[in-house]
Amino acid sequence: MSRPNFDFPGFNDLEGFITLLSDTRAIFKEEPNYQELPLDRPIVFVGDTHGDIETTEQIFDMFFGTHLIAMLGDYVTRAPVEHGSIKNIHYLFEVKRSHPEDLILLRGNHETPDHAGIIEIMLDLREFGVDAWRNTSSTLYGTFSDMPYVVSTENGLLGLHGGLPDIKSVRGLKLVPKGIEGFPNNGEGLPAHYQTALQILWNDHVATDEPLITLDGSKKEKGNSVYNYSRHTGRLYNQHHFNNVMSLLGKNVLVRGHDYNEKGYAFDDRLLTIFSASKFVNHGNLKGKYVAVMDDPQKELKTAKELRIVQL
Ligand SMILES: [Mn+2]
Repeated sequence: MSRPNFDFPGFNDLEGFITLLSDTRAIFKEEPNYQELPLDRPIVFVGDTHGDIETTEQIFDMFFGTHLIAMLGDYVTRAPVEHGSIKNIHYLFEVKRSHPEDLILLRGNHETPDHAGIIEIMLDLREFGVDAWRNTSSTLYGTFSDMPYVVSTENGLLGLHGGLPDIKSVRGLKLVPKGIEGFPNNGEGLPAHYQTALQILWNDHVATDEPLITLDGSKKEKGNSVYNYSRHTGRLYNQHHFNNVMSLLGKNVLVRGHDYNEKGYAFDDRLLTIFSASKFVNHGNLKGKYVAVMDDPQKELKTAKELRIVQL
């Protein structure tokens, strides 16, 4: 099967674009935030595409129709082509609307209104007209707020955008509600599930089993999970935190995107960072732009090395 063809129609059909957002939002709303994936066919995991519509099309040419396509967030900003952010979102939402069972679109930290990187898609939306863009952007934020956060497979894998949050039980992960648009004050003073959602989208790891220390004087912390001073949000964690949360969740392998500097394997090959956009190919311990394929979802997965890396 070849990929569905949805060329971006340009900026003359505002109503069509708004309808696409609302239709897609209705589908996201029905999906649980912690989603068990069906195991009836191979699954391809896709990292950040960041407005790289050409790479997105390449991925759908290669895998659509034969594989479940599970994308781990960050579809907008840093586009290598003009209007790449809106073209990428448009294509992915059209496929989601027409083939909801064949594509999973998780939320990334760029799919939030309070991230500075969102500006690029806002500039794209302005092309619909200055009067229209406020309405369009609030519809877009709403759609983003209902995107799911986590995918899980019974054979031992967990997929999400950023990292493992500080949680005490699986419940903490499963109870993240729909509709959190943004994270004012980094979620401080807000209910616990805001902090969980924020951390899923923003957290990173450091490939060490030593305790971590924040370098931010105002938030002195030392431990297995500490405030992320370099991103000014989310948390950094080490192997102890990773092992603890993974055993709490009963999972062996974590696949995530988010941090191109950590592309590749960590923590005894149980964590894999993937990045699919054409920028940043030279970063990390696994070079290139790539996806990770689970050829046999029925077979128990012990390490991320059992996933097949496909360079794009
Ligand atoms: Mn990210």
